[in-house]
Amino acid sequence: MGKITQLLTHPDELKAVIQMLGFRKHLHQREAQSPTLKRCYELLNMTSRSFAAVISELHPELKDAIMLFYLILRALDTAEDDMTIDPTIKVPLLRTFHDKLKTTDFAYLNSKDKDAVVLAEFPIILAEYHKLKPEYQDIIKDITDKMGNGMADYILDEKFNLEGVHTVKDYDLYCHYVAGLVGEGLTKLFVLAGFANKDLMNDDFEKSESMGLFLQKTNIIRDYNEDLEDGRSFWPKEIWSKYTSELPTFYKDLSEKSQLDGTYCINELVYNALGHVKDVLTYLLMVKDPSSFNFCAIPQVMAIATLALVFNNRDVLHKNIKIRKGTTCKLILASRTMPGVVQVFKQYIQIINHKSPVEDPNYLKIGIRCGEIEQFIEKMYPTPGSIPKEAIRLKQSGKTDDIEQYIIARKSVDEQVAKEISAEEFNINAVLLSIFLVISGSIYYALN
Ligand code: IN0
Repeated sequence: MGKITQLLTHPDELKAVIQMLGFRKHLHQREAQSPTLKRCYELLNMTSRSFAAVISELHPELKDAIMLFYLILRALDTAEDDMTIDPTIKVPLLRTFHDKLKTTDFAYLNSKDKDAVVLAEFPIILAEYHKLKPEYQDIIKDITDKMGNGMADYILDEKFNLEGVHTVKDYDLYCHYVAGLVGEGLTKLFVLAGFANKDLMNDDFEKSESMGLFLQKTNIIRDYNEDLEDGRSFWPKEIWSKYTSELPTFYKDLSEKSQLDGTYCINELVYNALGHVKDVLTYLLMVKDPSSFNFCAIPQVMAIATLALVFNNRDVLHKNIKIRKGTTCKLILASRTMPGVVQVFKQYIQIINHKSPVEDPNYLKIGIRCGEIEQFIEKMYPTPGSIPKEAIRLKQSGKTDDIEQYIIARKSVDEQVAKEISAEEFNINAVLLSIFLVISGSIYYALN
């Protein structure tokens, strides 16, 4: 189906696209930029268009720090990903990458990767990195150190290279290095800037870890086909071995049995990823600054929408599937407040639950996990008119647990943003009404 037809058949998404194009209020305006800073934002745009837009709206206090954090991690990832770099060069490069941050001139010119430009122009990144507050520099350097060493360990791990990820514990550890650590770094930046509740640092970064793992696991499930074509896979054997003796079977063997097994395997992986949802929602609840909240929430709502799309979907075994552009716009707009985010999660959890086939060996546990998440959401934001007994009991006893305390703290932020959103809604509705009147007027005129 063409993109226009897709939009016309989903009017809510059409409205979201128009709203994104011109009616959305920007949280922070652009500031004057030095030539090197300007180039950094160009590099960001070249590596990730959509995410660059989200970063550019961050609060000025953290915007450049997070942009540089992203570019430095992208450079590290590019070095790791480039199969043309010999391991004897690559391993020491990854292990000492954080030391390069102390220099002003490090560049790597021999990469053939699609993002090679970030390694080639690394001195530009360094120039801006050194202008950051020393505390921000330290956080970025520390995470680069831990991630670079974690990546190097995997390159030297023969078993990992030949057979991929073994146990679910190994799967979590791999995701920790490439994504969980990002969560730890971002949390430290948010807390230091006073943008997030400092309790996020008192749980051994468990919720921060879940933020990264939820994103990375979603990518890994979705990218089965692409990764297999590149000769690798990150699906853990402990899970896929229940459905096949060799992972590429799902791709090669088109028999009904093999395709069904492949889908059940996807479903178990989705079940595993859903284990992070409660942490993700609690984390988001604790991010106070609206622009940082937006930055954190957008990738998470995209992830839950992607999980609902890949769930019980055998197409994943053969091609790359993606959520529609219109859906993306709708999700971005919904990500501005906590009630909006929670609503999106609730909707997709229900979709997953309804899609779950009774024949699937995971049917029961998926139902239980979806139910738990729904209950958690209901406790966070009770559906109007259905105050849960538990909440009444807590209120009467004067006892409120942690979550409730965070919900109360968030309320004023969300109310402020909600006011701005309704003004915006009014404008977009007025424009849509005018367009409708002009079109129907023209038709009337033409017919008479
Ligand atoms: C990210 C994460 C990210 C953002 C916000 C909060 C986070 C908290 C914990 C961990 C990660 C967090 O978000 C990006 C999102 C992204 O890049 N999306 C893609 C989407 C697409 O279409 O491909 C994009 O290109 O726009 C993300 O995926 N990662 C990331 C990397 C660095 C930083 Cl600073 C933040 C990568 C990863 C591996 C999931 C951590």
